[in-house]
Amino acid sequence: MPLSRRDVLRAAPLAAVPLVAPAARAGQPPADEAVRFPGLIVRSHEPRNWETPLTGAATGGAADGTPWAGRPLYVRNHFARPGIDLKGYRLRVEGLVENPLELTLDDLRKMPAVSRLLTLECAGNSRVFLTPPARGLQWGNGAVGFKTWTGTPLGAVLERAKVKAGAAEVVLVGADRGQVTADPPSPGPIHFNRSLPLAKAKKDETVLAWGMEDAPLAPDHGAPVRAVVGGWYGMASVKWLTRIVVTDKPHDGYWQTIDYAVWDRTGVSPRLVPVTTIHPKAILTTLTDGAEVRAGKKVRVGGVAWAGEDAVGKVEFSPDGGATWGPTTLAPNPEPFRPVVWRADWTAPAARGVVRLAVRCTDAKGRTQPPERDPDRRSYMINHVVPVEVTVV
Ligand SMILES: Nc1nc2c(c(=O)[nH]1)N[C@H]1C(S)=C(S)[C@@H](COP(=O)(O)O)O[C@H]1N2
Ligand SMILES: [Mo]
Repeated sequence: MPLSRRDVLRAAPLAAVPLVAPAARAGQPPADEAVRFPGLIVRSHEPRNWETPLTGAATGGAADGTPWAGRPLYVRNHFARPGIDLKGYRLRVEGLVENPLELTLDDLRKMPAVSRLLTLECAGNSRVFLTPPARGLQWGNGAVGFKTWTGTPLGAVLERAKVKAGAAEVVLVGADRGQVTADPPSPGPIHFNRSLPLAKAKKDETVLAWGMEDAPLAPDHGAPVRAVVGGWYGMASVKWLTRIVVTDKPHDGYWQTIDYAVWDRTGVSPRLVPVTTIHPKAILTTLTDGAEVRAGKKVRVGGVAWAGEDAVGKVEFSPDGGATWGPTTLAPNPEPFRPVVWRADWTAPAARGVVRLAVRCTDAKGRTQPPERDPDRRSYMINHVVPVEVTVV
């Protein structure tokens, strides 16, 4: 997709912003980060896993309609955040390339930059709604965010490195490293890494980001440089990127064969395949489970919806747990990779009791959120409809 006018305009003012915080420049750990991420919900303390709280987040938006403007983005770290000394930082591009590269942050920043608003959703977002409970961090609906990322297109870097004929995939390797103790454990300490098909790596929406929301990338979001893979679940957006390896075979590392893999039944027998694109999802954020609403009251309900590589097609609202569905209004106009805010008017029933409010998103290709959970997805890609229960008083 070509860059929209808004994307290109946004890139301009950033050039003047110093993209390396003074403390980071001196190789120091950043100043108090609790201050940088106010209000996030701690899901695990170390490694750091912090969720964005959604209460009251429904409609707060930037002038252009971007939801949750100013809300800190969730943090999902598998290992301790690596300390990266900027002076020594190099991004190596190697493997099936004619010109192996070793790029500094400055080298990257001298290349033409883009700024893009992209949905980033963890593949385990909404896991707390799985029954029976599934392994992994128990995220609510807040392991998702909508930020404007500034950086260098991965495709431009690959062009400079001159990818050789026969290349199939691009493996992105992070600086962080550790032993995975889950079952099955990793074979000793391993780096976090993930691959993309060459075609996705070259797409406009795949960015090597060094800025977020007109500021330098925060250390917990992958500074100095991270990948942001628009339309794919978050595990593809490798942080603290230090190596890019072009290969001629599909990469079959831990993070896409054991972790972040789901059952596929299209072949002779079920096999695990890597999690890739974000599936459509709408969430209700103006009312939460247990909220009380006065009988007969008119209520404006709303929330956010997104649909990965595709635009949101429509969002429907159900006042009866999914038995009947009605339309909602969307703003701004849906575009691929971007979220929309949906709204609907609902009148609480005259009778007291519990009602189940549901919402579902259909993407521009007609794919809808399923009513039931598909167990083949293991503990990932959670987008079945989960009603919110409110009490009419
Ligand atoms: N190097 C590295 N990259 C990583 C991870 C990680 O643990 N290490 N976590 C991934 C996952 S699972 C997600 S959902 C996103 C989260 O990005 P954020 O922490 O900036 O929100 O980063 C991805 N990139
Ligand atoms: Mo994730």
